[in-house]
Amino acid sequence: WSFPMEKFRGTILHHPPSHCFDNSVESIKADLTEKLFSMRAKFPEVATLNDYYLALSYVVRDRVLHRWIHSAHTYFQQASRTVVYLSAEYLMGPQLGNNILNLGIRKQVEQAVAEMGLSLEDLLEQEEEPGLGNGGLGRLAACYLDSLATLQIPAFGYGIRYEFGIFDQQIKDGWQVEVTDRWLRLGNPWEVPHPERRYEVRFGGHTEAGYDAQGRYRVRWVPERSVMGTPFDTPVLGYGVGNAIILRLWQAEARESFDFQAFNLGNYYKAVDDKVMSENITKVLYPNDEPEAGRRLRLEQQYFFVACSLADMLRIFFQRDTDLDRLPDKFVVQLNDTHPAVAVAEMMRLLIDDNGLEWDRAWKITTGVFAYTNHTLLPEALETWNVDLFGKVLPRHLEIIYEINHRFLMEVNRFFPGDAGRLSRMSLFSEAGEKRVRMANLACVGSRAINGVAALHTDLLKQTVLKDFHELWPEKFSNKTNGVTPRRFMALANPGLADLITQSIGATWLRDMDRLKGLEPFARDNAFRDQWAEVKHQCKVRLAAMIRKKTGMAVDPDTLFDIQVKRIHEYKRQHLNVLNIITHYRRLKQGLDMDAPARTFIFGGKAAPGYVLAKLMIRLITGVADVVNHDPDINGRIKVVFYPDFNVKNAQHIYPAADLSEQISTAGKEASGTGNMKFALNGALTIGTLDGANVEICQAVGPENFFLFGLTADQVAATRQAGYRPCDVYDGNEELRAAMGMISGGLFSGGDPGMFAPLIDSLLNEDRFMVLADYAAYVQCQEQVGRAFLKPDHWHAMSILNVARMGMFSSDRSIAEYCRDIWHVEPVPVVVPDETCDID
Ligand code: T68
Repeated sequence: WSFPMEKFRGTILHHPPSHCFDNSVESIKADLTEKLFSMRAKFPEVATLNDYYLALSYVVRDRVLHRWIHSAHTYFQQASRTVVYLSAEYLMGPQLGNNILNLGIRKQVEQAVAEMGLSLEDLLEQEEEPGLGNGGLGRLAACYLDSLATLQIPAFGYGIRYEFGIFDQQIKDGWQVEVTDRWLRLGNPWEVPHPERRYEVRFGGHTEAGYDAQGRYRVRWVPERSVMGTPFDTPVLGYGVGNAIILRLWQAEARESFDFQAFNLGNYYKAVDDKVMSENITKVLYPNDEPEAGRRLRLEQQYFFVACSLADMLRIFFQRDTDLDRLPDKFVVQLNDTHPAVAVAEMMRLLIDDNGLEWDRAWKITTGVFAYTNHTLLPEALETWNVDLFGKVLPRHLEIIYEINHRFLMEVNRFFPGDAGRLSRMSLFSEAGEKRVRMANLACVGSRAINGVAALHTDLLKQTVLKDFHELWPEKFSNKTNGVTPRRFMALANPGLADLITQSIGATWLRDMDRLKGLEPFARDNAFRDQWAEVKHQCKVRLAAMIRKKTGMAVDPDTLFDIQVKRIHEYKRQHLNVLNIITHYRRLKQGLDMDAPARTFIFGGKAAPGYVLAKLMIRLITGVADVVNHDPDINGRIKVVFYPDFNVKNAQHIYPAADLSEQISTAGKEASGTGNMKFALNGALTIGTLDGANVEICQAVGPENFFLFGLTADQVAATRQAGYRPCDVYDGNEELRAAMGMISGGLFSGGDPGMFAPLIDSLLNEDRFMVLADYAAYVQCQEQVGRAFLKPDHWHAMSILNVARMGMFSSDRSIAEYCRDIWHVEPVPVVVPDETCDID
């Protein structure tokens, strides 16, 4: 049965219920008690803190859904052009606090729970975040949903509802230990399942070609098995507007809970087997940087969520239209990296096999719909699939990709006749060694727009990994520098700073970050600087308390908080940071540098479970911490902390407390970075290389307010070209030799000289990421930081100027650019009856 839409076309549907939510304190209290009964079946005397967290979440969810219903209704009535964001990862962070903020009911909720003897902070602390992503790419997707809703753009985020997200990290004896992330254990109040709206997704088997009744050539895919995809919807609110959008995550389920035939034959276990196999597809998030193993499931995950999402998009399209040629007018589909790139082939299959279109017409529609964002320059991170594996999982798609490739290479040959090298570089298949499908090439060929995520990254894309594509289609390329949402990462994470800013320049900056410019004159205002310093100090006190709670360590909030939090990776160079700490330590032991300010070095971040060197880097950090923190000679002048389990929730405590932000990747390797933006927006100064968005941050805040060091991307390439020999750098620098000697001598490994040998060897023999080449410049730059910190007035003035000039790094600016240059979508304001969207 489907809704008899034709009856209603052109007429106005019934309005959704305009139940009027009373957001008074009394009303919120009454609703909370009611939810405790109706959703938790508990009375106050026996309710746990988690029951109260859930009850409050349901109170808030009602109000959130109210906005979503009106938004959906508005978008439907206006048949609005819609953005579809396809991403295998979303790192949404905790939802309760953000929804309270965006509803503008913080004060009432705070008071309501206080009058019931609870603290909002404790309730917020209960929430387990959905860690459905690895790092920057997943968090970017979440920031973009926030901005899409705030900018009133009709949009869907589609992804995967992993049962186990990114592992929880524990530190045991200094090593990372991975623990299963059971985020759904206590229930997820934010999602609404829609089992009535599931889709079948097919896998494997073979294809059969033939002619249909009209004599047209047709291919039929005879799959071997299929699973069902059920959507779970989480609404995402805009800030200061009535609009909400939906994050729709797919969960895999067996077609039938039991294979009845097997069951009847008495083979109970075979029957259950199929169910388990099907549900495996969305069981677990793959960590990035993992070697090639067990990856068949990863390909199945990608196709699974793409197939469900495109089927859902077509269902929505057909509600209002019948002519598929108009699909590109109604939808634009953004591919967040290549993880959903199989969508290009799936779209062709849907149009040709399922809807009977001819190839050329289908191709025009397909290439009118997709756009592709690249997030990496590291060649080893570009996704490829073994052709045999691909053909086994998706035989029909492999055929389609062959056909796309055939036609594409003919086009290349017309533009660049006889250029065999170019043809082989641009082919959708690499033939060197085992034959593989190149997903980045598929994404480029199938998309009408291609973008990088920072100015330098986009330039390097054009010059290196996507050079040939840029030469063929320069008009497809543009830059869209990343941004972050000021709602979560300023207003929610740092209310003290947000209030101070609002008192000074008014409240509009949270929706219009260019207004932060208004803070500039305050950098010279002594009284304001004192208030600024006091806010920062309070944040440091709070982080110190968190560190105490998580690690048992006492750190002094009056020291310089020098923080590097991000995934652990050689290119991000946490070991460069460590080498400086060791050098500083050694100098202090020698009675040098005694005038340097006391520092607390804080690290956080997960290493991929199979990435041996990254895990060793964590062990090095904790090893150095062990020695330095307990050395009586040092007497607290240096402390080193590894903050376990870095995630969005912890990040909200960490960014606001930083004096110094470490952004020290090898130039040309970090596509953009977004942590760099979150730190600077919270008043940290940056020590960084000219890499990713650091380049633009440095330019925006002014080089005099930024600690810049190290080789540029060009110099890195030239140094490598000239035959870089890390051992020469080593031989020529006494302090570097001493620092590395302390590591290899076993000082930080309880006397075991072998433990860090792989790390030391890789630095001395290859040093792919030029750690040694940048060491001296980094140490020197850190001395400069130390001196600057001793002049607090100037330091805080620089901090204020950083925030004042960071407006362009709002994700609202990024999304506005995507809307204008790539998506060509317009805002659709949503009016929610009986509700005012006052922001407190
Ligand atoms: C990051 N990429 C970039 N990838 O490294 C970072 N990879 O510079 C950039 O700021 C950010 O994207 C947003 O553009 C990632 O985070 C992954 O997480 C990833 C996941 C799976 C497979 C490969």
